[in-house]
Amino acid sequence: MSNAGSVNNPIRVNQLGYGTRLPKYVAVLDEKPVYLFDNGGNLLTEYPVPGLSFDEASGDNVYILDLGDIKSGSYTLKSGEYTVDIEVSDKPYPTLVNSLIKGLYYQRCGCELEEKYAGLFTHKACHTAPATDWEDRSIKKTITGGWHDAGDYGKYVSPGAVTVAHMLYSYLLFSEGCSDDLNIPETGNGTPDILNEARYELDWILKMQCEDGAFHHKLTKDHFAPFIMPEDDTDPEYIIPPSYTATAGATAVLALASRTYKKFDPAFSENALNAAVKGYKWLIANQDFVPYMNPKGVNTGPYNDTRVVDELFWASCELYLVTGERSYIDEAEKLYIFAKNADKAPAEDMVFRQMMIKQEEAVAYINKKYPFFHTPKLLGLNLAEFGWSNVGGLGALTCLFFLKEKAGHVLYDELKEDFLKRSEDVLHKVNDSKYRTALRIDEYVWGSVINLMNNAMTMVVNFMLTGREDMRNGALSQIDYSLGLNALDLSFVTGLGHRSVQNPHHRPSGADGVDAPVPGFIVGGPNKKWTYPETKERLGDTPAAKYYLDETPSADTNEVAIYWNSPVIFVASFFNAM
Ligand code: 9MR
Ligand code: ZN
Repeated sequence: MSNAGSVNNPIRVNQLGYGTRLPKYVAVLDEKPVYLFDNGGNLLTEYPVPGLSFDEASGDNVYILDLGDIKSGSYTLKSGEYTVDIEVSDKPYPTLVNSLIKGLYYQRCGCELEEKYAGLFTHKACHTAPATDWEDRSIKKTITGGWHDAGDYGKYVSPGAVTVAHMLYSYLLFSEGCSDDLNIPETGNGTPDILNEARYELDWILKMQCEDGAFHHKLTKDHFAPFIMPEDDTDPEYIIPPSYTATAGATAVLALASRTYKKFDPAFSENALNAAVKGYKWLIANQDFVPYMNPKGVNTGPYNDTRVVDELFWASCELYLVTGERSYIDEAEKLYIFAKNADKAPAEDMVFRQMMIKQEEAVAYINKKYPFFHTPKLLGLNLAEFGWSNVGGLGALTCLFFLKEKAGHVLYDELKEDFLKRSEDVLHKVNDSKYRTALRIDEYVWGSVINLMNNAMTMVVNFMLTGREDMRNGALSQIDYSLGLNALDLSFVTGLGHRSVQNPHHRPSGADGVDAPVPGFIVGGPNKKWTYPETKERLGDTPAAKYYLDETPSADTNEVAIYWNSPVIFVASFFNAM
């Protein structure tokens, strides 16, 4: 498939299946009626299509049909000559959750992937040599483990922390949504597999802490490897200097881990807490925020998050929850109030004011030098963000579902109101899109799936607070999108669905000699904003929702990443647990 944008199938479905007790949306691109047949070929229902509406993001004319009440089983839909099979079941998404977690297993670094767990997708132990300190080349340390971040073999602390957080919150909030039979090496050890897999990354994050409490930003080479298997990628790896955002993100997730693993592994829980407290102390002692930038000569992923208020907020909330120490929640409240008012009045607190000024400088510099990078809104704390650079939403989860009244009036009542307001904007996006896709036309960026899944998480949280079905259904539509109900008629998850991504930008998938891609990865998806010139040349003025190439070189539209899998794990676990 060279250009998935040229499909014209008139029915787009969730290729994995629908839940009996949930709406069953399909997108129809033809005004002919749609017919539903059971698997014996008997006609069950005729659905009229009252008219199509123009969808700006894709340029398609679409009607969203809800198939209504259907009991578990296999069915066929027909429009004109076109037919497509669908499944309906009580618990539709275990396969999705399980394969996305297993996808993370396939990213494990520093160990062999054995055939009994990995099937066709084995490889030998990789990246086991000692790494060299970037600044002091005489220092060498063996820091193995962790997940390869994405299509490349780098290992980065902030993205890892966020991925693990999505998994731990999934477990804490929707434990029935996650299976415990993933066939990974730890399966059956008494700890749920979602926690077993997350632990692989947590152990590595712990190794990334320096003596003084800060965390190294990343462990990568100075360049991206060619498309070779990980065990053949033997150029030296470097321990890159620490950063604020890595330290604050690691601190937060380790505090979260200490409470999550307490009953499974008390010793680990204690280690995690000690490391978190040490990380936090470093942050408090070093308030002069310096945004991370790649040292000269390092050309791997920058993850140069220019704002640390959100990570600090999240870490403060989690540490208060775990320790009960007042100073943490005072700090969280101060940050929240500060961020809320930051764009209105100059902060009284000069330290934070300084943080903001530094951010402005950094953003201006980065904007000029690297037009592809994130330059998130400077001020404020967006509680509806759960991505690698904006983690305000993770702190909101801690306040809303774990601290509750203990968070106090500001961090519970005000924060809740703030959150609910933001989720209205998100729902508008769904309703404005004729495919029910939670993206504005200008949000098809590198990794557009993170914007979309952030929004789905926000709507899930709204539903948990209010019980509003329109919010729940808004989140559901984003799962449908991932699995084929979209302008490309494509399941963005490798290995799932009858028309799924075949050529992700993922080194093992490209180099392992197996035709099929490694299963269990969602790709970044359509990106018309931070696009490679080569992609632009191919796609020209194609509409944003179709700005996508199922081709290996297209990192800008078709890469995988651990933190794109994990929000889907969260949302799909929620639907499994309902
Ligand atoms: O996910 C990142 C996306 O938000 C950025 O726009 C993009 C360009 O900086 O980088 C993405 O992250 C990549 C990282 O830098 C290196 N590993 C692969 C990641 C996924 O594409
Ligand atoms: Zn490796």
